[in-house]
Amino acid sequence: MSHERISILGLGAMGRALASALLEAGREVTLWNRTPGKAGGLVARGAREASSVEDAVGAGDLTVACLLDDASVRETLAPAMPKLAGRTLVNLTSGSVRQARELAGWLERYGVSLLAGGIMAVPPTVGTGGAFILYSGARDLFDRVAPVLAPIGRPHWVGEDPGFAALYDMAALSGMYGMGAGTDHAVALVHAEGGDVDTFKREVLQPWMEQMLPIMVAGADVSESVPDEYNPAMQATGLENILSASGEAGVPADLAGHLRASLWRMRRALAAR
Ligand code: FVH
Repeated sequence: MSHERISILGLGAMGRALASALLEAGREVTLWNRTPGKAGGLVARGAREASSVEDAVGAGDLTVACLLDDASVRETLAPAMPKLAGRTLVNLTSGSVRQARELAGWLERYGVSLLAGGIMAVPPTVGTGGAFILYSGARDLFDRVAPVLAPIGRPHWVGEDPGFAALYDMAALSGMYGMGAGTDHAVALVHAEGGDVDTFKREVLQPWMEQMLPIMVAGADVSESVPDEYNPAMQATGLENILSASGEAGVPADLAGHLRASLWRMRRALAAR
């Protein structure tokens, strides 16, 4: 099976971006969305809007689901399961590891192959050089699907376990939100004390984050030890200073949760010595 005809279920911001990148690459695309009327511009570019989920599933060699959550995937697919039997579903809907494993089991009972996915892109970066998509499931299935979906982002297989795409997706998002919490807090602190936020972002925060990112990723660890050059007593004191500065500036304490998490880790490292 060529998998060249792709049906997309879900035309939210991400579903539309996926459809756009696939149309751009010359794929035959069929679209379905719970609320009609979101396919307009894509239909004008050659996509077909299906009249029902069954219609969409029947039109594609490959069905891609990009919906809100696991429950919406189940609800959407349920009436179309007989049509989906013997075909492939690529699920690019975010969810938990357990949900992905259970979805694979549910689909298997109907003879549907699942390639689970996690999108490492935001709608404007879909199809650009930095975008990549995590996939997990059978390796031979990935090998067949990867070239077909490559236009949305570099395909990256992370293992046979259908839960692994969700696992790495969730973990990577946690890293991103941690970074976001830190940058939001940094800006709040500068703003609260009368600093120029734009200048701070451009001249200090950006180069500092760029310098530290590879070190932070390389040093991320599950153990409670901290390398000698990053003395945990020194770091605990530094974190207490930032928390004090934040309190003095009147920055809401909830914005500093990431600092308390790091302080907890340094205190654990000290206690373990
Ligand atoms: N947008 C992003 O930046 C992130 C990047 C990483 C991956 N995520 C995940 O992608 C999934 C879809 O996200 P989205 O951005 O397209 O989300 P929305 O624009 O809110 O669209 C949601 C679509 O889901 C449909 N939907 C919701 N509930 C149901 C339901 N019960 N049955 C059928 N469809 C449902 C909704 O349809 P409608 O409201 O237009 O009728 C939209 O098509 C998501 O897992 C992200 O975590 C995006």
